[in-house]
Amino acid sequence: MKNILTAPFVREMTATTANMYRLGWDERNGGNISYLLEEAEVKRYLNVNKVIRTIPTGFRAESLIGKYFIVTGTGKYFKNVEKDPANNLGIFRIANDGETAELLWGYADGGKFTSELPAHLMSHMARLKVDPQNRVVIHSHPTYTLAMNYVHELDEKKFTHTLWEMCTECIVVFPDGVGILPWMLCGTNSIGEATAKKMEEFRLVIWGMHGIYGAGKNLDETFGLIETVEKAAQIYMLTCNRPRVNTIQDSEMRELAEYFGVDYRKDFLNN
Ligand code: 2HA
Ligand code: ZN
Repeated sequence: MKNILTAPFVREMTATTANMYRLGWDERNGGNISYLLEEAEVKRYLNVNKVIRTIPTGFRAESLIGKYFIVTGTGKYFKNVEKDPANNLGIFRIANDGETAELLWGYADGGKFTSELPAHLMSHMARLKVDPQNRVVIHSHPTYTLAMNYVHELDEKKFTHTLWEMCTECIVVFPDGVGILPWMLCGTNSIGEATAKKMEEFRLVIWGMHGIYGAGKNLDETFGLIETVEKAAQIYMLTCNRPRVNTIQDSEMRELAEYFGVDYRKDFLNN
């Protein structure tokens, strides 16, 4: 069996967390990532019959029974994942009861998965129904996206429209727009259920005055979604208190979406 630390999915997790930390989006223990793995790829590195310990998840994830995930640990810092993956990450399988995580590797200091596991697993369930290729959910606190939450109306149509206006490629990268939840208590099953409901419709969900969730087929794509929102939010924050002289018109956004053949939220355009 090969060394787990050389597994592409472990290396991708360490590279992504290090990158996000460096961008300043994941201060202290902020942010978490979950990544659905294929059994065959896990088996190349781990004996899947050797469960180290079991950890209750606190909710039932029927459609994820038998599925494998690599997930960042609760209370752990993105800053530290690269130099100590075994303490900061864990790989587990959802047991037959649907409510227990069977730990196969990681959380070596006795820790466990992120406190946001309900939002992650419920989002996986919601996205897999819409897109069977979905494998990644990322939560983060990107600086300008968060800043924008304080000065822009938290309305899905208006917020998405503003982001689409900020960079030409936005409507092409996230044509489905951005879902928004009001401020809610984090770490709970309730915010998990609300996030998953939005994930039926959006790959990006803002948690009002907290951060963002993104979902996608792989880490690069999911990171790229959040990165594009963050770039647009940065342009917005750099320009919002100056007179707007130019903007991308709705007709131009429509032209972009049609040229690139993306199925966009037509109801999020004004005219
Ligand atoms: O896990 O970001 O939302 C740290 C957080 C909580
Ligand atoms: Zn958070």
